Amino acid sequence: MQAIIALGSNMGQSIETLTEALKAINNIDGVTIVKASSLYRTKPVGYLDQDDFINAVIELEISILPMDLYDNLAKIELDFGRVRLIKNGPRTLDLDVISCDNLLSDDPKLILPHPRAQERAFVIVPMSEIVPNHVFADSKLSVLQVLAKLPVKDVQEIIKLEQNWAQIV
Ligand code: PH2
Ligand code: MG
Ligand code: MG
Repeated sequence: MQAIIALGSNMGQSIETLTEALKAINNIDGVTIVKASSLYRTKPVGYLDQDDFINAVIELEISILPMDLYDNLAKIELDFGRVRLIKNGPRTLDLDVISCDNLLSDDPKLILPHPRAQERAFVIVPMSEIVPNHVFADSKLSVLQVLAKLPVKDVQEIIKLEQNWAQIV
């Protein structure tokens, strides 16, 4: 099964954190990293009084259940000392499951597709780099169709970085 994960960090050494998180994800039994997007520097969305984020998206091939993937990602977040005092506020590491194949889930622990992904340029722009033709199971729109509907300003604020962070892929 294909799974799409969004990574984000805006506390501490964000680029190092995302690189180490990628290695930890690669070490989950039943998970293979297929592709990784570039890293992007992005303006905070939601709660604005915080530092810029580093964001990226990865494509996985998983032979475990989506909920097992979720539990493993939550554990990696904690391993990286994730603290979150404010909803949508600063965090050392955020790993969000965006889609698993064309699965629809309304389990409050793991809603699929991620309910806010299609509004967020910091998810859609990196997705357009690695999985432009992925179709969201709820809206039935492809990543490129969603990208075309986002405000131009949101898209322009997503800055691609040159760092080669994903050597293991
Ligand atoms: N994550 C949030 C809230 N706002 N803004 C950016 N730019 N990047 C994020 O990853 C992010 C955010 C909640 O998870
Ligand atoms: Mg998030
Ligand atoms: Mg999260």
